[in-house]
Amino acid sequence: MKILVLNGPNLNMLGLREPSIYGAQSYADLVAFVQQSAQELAVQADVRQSNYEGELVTWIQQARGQFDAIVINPAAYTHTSVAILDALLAVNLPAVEVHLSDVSAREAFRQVSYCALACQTVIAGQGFAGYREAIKFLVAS
Ligand code: CA2
Repeated sequence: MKILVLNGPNLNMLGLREPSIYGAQSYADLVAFVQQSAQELAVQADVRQSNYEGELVTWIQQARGQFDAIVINPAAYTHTSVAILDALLAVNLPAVEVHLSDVSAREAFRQVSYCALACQTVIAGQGFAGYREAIKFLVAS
């Protein structure tokens, strides 16, 4: 099974600011964690990050025929991007939305997700472990 793991804007800043919300570990640590989890769950993961909405849309479009499922933390685009929602609907691959923080307990605007409309489930508030849970969910479904 091949899983595309996408991370949205500013997640490359992990560990550099706001450790009380997002933890002290870096983006490189997140990539290593996801790769380790994928190996343990016997799947292949391609982990990418972009600060550009269009690049995320292009990667989702290109996933068709190349990947079996998508794990996506769209970061701030979660709450704004109909373009990412439409791309996920267009490729029609099983997808899980992940958030490091518990978005349901934060500002009202973070409680809105367009992307979730195209995802099987949303996993939030578990930090890095949420990515592992997302892969587990996709392997089991
Ligand atoms: O909790 C999450 O994973 C979020 O997707 C993270 C996004 C935020 O906009 C979403 O509402 C929830 C923000 C990612 C920015 O990450 C930073 C990490 C360190 C320093 C600054 C930003």
